[in-house]
Amino acid sequence: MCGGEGRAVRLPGAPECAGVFQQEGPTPAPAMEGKQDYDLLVIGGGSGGLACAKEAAQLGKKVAVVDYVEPSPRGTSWGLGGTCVNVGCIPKKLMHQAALLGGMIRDAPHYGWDVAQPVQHDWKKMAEAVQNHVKSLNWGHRVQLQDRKVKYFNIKASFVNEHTISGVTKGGKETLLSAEHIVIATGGRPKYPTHIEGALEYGITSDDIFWLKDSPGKTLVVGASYVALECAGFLTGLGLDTTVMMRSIPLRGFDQQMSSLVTEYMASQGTHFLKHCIPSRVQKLPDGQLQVTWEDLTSGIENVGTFDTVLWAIGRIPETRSLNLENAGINTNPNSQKILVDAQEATSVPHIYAIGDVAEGRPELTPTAIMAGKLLAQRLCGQSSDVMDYSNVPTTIFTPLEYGCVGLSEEEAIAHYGEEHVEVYHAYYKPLEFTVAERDASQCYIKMVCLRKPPQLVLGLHLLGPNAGEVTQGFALGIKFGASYKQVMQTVGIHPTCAEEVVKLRISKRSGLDPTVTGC
Ligand code: FAD
Ligand code: NA7
Repeated sequence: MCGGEGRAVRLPGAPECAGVFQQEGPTPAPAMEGKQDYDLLVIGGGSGGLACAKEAAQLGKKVAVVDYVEPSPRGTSWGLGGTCVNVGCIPKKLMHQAALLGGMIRDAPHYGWDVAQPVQHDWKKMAEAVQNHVKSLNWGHRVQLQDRKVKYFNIKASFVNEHTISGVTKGGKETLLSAEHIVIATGGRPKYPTHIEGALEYGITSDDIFWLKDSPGKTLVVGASYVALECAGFLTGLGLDTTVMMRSIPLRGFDQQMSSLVTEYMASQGTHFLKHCIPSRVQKLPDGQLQVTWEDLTSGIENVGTFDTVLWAIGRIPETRSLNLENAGINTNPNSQKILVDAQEATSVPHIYAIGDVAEGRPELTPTAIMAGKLLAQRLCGQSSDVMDYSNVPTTIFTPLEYGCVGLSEEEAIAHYGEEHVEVYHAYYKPLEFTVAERDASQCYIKMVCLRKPPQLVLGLHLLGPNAGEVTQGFALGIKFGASYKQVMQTVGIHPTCAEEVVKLRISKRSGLDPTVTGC
C-alpha cells in the first residue's frame, strides 16, 4: 500500500514504497489515549465492513477500511468486496442463472422455438463473463469508497492494542493505524478436511470454483449444506457429471421436509447422491484424474471413484486466527472461533465491534451483515439507537428448484410451541410454465407454519419452486410484521403466478386432505 496515512514501517526484505513515512526497526505502538488516526477503522472490506464504513463516512466520520485477501491454498485471489461479491452470492447466482437457461433452452422447443441441436455450454465463456462482472463490482466498491472519502488500505490487519492495528501489505510493509472505534468484519473462509490425505493438495473450495478458467468436469462435491447443494445444482445444470457426498442430512438447520424435496428434485435432474458416506483419501492418478476413496457409513464398505474435481463444501471458519485478538482483549467462542458480541454488536471491548460472518450467532448472509453495519454506523454517529433485529430473516437457497424461507421451520415451531399448537397449511402446485414444457412438478411445494390459535400468527413460510427468492422477499414483509394466516388469506393473488399459491393455502396437514392443487 503506497500513499496511506498511517505510520509505516518497512519489514525486512519488503520493497521500497516511495512517498510513505518509513521507519526501520519496531514501531512503538501509539498511545491508547489521545488523538487517533481515524474516528472509525473497519477491518474487512466485505458486505458488512463496506456498508458500515460508507454509512459512517456519509455521516461525517473520518473512516478507514483495511481489506486483504489471502489467496486460497489453490492460489485463487480476488479484489475488494468480500465473499459475497467475489466468491459467494454474486458469481453463484450468475452460474445458477446459466444453469437455469439450460433448462429454458430445453423448454423452448415446446413453445415453438427451433433450437439447433446439440446445444453446448462453454464454461470458459461463462466464467469470463462472470469474472468480468465481479471485477466491475470490485472497481465500483473502490470508487464508492473514494467518493465517500473513506481511506482504503490493502493490508492484512492484526491488533497491536485496543486502539491500534498493524497492517502488512503483500510486499511485507507494515503500517500502523489507530482509531477511536474499530469494527471487525473479516468474514470467514471455507474449511478443508486437513485430516484427509490429499484434501488440501488436490481439492478446491467455493473460493476457487467461480474463478476456474476451465470446466471442472466430473465433480465430487463433499458436504450437504447450501453451498454444497447450490454448487452441485449449477454444475449439474451446466451438463457436468456431478456427485454430492453427504455424511448425514441435507441442509442441517433448515426445514427437513423441504430439504428432502430439494435433493429429490436435484436427483431427478441428474445430480448423483452418495448418502451416509465420508471421504478418506484423495489421490492423483497418472492421467491427472483424482481417485477418491470413501466409506459407506451404513455398510462400512470402502468404495473408490474417479473425478476431475473434488470440491470441499464442508463449512466455513471465521477469519479470526490472524487478528491477534488477544492483544486487544477481545473474547471469542473457543469452539466456533467466532467473536462474542452483544445486541449492539459490541465485543468484550466496548469500542470494538464485530459484524457479519465473524460474529457469533449471526446469520451468515449478506443482507444481515449490511444492515447490521449500517445500523452500527448510525449508532456510532449518534443518528439512531436502533439495533439489528435478527428475527424472521428471509433467505433463499439457489438450488435448481429454489427454496425460499422465512421464520421457523416446522420442526422448530413444533419444538417451541408443541405440535397441538401448530397448524401447517400446505400445497403441491404446478407452475404454469411447467405445463406446456411438460416439466415434472412433483417437488413444487409450499408450506406455511402457523400458530393454531386464531388469528393464527404465521411463524414460517417455506416455498420450493421457480423464483422462490423473489416470492419469499415479498411475503417476508408480512411475516416480519406479524401477519396472521387470516390476513394472508385476505390478500388477493396475482394470477397466474406461483406466488398466488401462498395466498390460496387452504389445506392443513392435520386435515389429512390431499394438498395437490388442481385447476386455477
Ligand atoms: P466478507 O464478505 O467475507 O468480507 C470479509 C473481508 O475481510 C474479506 O474481503 C476478507 O478478505 C477480509 N479480511 C479477512 N481478514 C482480514 C484481515 N486480517 N485484514 C484485512 N482484511 C481481512 N449470502 C447471501 O445473503 N445470499 C447468498 O446467495 C449467498 N451465497 C453464498 C454463496 C457462497 C458460495 C458463500 C461462500 C457465501 C454465500 N453467502 C450468501 C454468504 C455471504 O457471502 C456472507 O454472509 C457475507 O459475505 C458476509 O459478509 P462479511 O462482511 O461478514 O464478510
Ligand atoms: P455448513 O452450513 O457449516 O454445513 C457444512 C456441511 O458439510 C454439512 O452438510 C456437514 O454435514 C458437512 N460436513 C462438515 N464436515 C464434514 C466432513 N468432515 N466430511 C463430510 N461432510 C462434512 O457449511 P456451508 O459451507 O454449506 O455454509 C456455511 C455458510 O456459508 C452458510 O450459512 C452460507 O451463509 C455461507 P453435517 O450436517 O454436519 O453432517
